[in-house]
Amino acid sequence: MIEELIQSNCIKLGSFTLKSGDISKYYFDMKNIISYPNMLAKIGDEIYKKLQDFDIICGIPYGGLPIASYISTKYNKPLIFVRDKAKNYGTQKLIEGEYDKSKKCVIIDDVITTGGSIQYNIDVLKDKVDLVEVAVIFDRQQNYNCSLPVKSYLCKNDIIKYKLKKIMKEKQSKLCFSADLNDKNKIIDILKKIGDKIVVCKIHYDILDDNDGEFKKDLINVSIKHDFLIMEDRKFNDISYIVEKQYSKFKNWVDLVTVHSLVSSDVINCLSGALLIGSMSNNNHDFTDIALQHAKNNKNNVIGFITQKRIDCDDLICMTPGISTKETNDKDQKYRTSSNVDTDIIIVGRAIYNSPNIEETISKLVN
Ligand code: 5BU
Repeated sequence: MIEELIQSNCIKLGSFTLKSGDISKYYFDMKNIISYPNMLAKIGDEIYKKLQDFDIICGIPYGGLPIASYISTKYNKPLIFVRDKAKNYGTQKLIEGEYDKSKKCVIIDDVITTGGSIQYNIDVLKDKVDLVEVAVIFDRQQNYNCSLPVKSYLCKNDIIKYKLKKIMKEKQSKLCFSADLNDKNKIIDILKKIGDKIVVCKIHYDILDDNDGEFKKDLINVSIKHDFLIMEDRKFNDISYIVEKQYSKFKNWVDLVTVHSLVSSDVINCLSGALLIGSMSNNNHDFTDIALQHAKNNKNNVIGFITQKRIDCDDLICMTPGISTKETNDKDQKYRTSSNVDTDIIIVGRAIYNSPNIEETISKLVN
């Protein structure tokens, strides 16, 4: 279904300027689903299966109405909807359709972002019907506020997981390039050369000076052209109130982000495409057990682990840093060669960007 949603332009990848002025790598336009009735029906059936028992269904105009109408007619559940403003003529109704306080009601929308329009519907309906829950086709995972539980058919984390696996398969590559250079132009030049061979480019955005945001734009563009994901190795490690603010700088354009395991579940819960630190290449600390626990408790937020050894957990991906062409140490960095690693992706920085022959080094690393 994710591939179909991409093909039908409901999910777009590119460089999109948002209302806030920020740049987004993804644009979710679920309203386009009305042009694909078979897909709308499939998703409608899946959403219906997820719902608790209810009597009436409320579709939020415009995006939620087509899918709510489908569920309404197929499963014989009467439809209602709430107007933006009450009509100032005729019946002056704010709510269309029939309802009363005894009716168990679910609310349906296409996408949840801030939760604002859903909360407006909840506030209008809360004394008029028996509200049960909310369901949406797509959760953008932007830390919404909503006073009812929200179920989603898909979330951003699902798209990222799908994209990463697809790129790994298509490129037959397990290479993540760690672009820890101060020279932004050099990073983009290297990516133009090796972009087709890598699945992820990992950065530490805080070591770069990108006040004008030009590097961010260039990185997004090169990542679309050469089809790789962008990872911010931020290793979040604070309370969720702060991590939410820190993450807001990245959430629209970074696909993957690292997070320490010694945080609370609330922290993991505000991320998408999260990679939990299981073990580090520089010392003996091992957070594998707690990382595993977080992964199990936050399936909609986590993509996998950064770890020195494979961690088996459903379909999650394991990535390993501390890789070079020779087994050696550089201060606290302990290098192994890729042949000694049993995980899905190797993360390589200096061995690539300091190499006099990058292509040759890459073929040594991956063969
Ligand atoms: P290197 O140049 O290949 O040594 O770079 C390794 C990168 O991986 C660098 O960006 C580190 O911050 C990152 N890293 C690591 O080296 N070891 C770890 O355990 C973790 C991340 Br987690």
